[in-house]
Amino acid sequence: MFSLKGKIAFVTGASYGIGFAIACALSDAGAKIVFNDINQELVDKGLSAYKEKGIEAFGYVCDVTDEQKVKETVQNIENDIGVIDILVNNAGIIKRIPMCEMSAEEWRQVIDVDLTGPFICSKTVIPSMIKKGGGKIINICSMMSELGRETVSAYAAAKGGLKMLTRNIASEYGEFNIQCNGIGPGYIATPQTAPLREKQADGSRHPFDSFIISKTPAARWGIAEDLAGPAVFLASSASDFVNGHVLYVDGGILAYIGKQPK
Ligand code: NAP
Ligand code: GCO
Repeated sequence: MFSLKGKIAFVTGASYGIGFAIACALSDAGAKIVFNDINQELVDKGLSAYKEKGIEAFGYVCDVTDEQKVKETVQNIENDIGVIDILVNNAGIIKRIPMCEMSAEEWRQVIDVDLTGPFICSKTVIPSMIKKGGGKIINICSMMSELGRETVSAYAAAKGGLKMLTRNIASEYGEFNIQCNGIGPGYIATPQTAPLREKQADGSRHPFDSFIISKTPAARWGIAEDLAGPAVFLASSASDFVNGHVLYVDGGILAYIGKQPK
């Protein structure tokens, strides 16, 4: 029930990071991998990385916020490879700026990539999924789909909205055998969180690094590969009756008040 043999998976923003790890896991389960990134250099970097893993991936240059470009890319994928069975809305950005110092333009950029992008990609692939008899959509949410923190107002608003978009797609298209669920990663060691883990001048841990470890029962940052199994589950027939759910893969952060300071 966990096999993805014969399935085509489209993972957005998957040249590296979480998207890359999820794509590799879907490939290991039998899926054919298609991915996009915002420029040819990144797509080429991704193609090389997949090749090193023995995966013959297909890469397309596409900005997920560009509706026309997404339409063209999905059409090209269907012509070149076939109808998309699994869409992973992974592409995302974050801007860490105190809300009162954030411009509306900076706010819109985050909302556009992290929320409007998944909307555009989902609405573009759903019609062919319906014609094919069903499909899987996995939205990469966040701890910030549930919690706020200083300086990430746009990101939290986008990821909170993405949780509700997940539920709405499940509600509106469940009858067509489309399952739309979310994965809510905890704090994962990728380029996106590198600034939060930078060593201090004296070689000590970044305060935020120590903070996250104290808030995580697993007492460690996640790695992108921690998301592999949950992604295969939600992409496979093992989750055919799971819909509108956000599966948190956070080492227990959401369950834990945090370790008492010594
Ligand atoms: P990342 O290392 O920054 O990778 C994000 C990828 O998305 C990059 O390849 C990026 O390309 C691409 N991208 C950005 N804007 C795009 C656009 N408009 N169209 C297409 N691709 C675009 O991030 P990550 O840590 O792997 O995170 C991946 C997803 O997981 C994001 O949605 C993030 O919000 C979410 N997430 C991350 C964590 C974490 O702790 N790392 C935790 C929870 C959720 P560029 O290199 O050009 O930016
Ligand atoms: C931050 C981090 C987080 C993680 C992730 C947590 O600045 O707080 O970047 O937002 O990226 O979303 O689940």
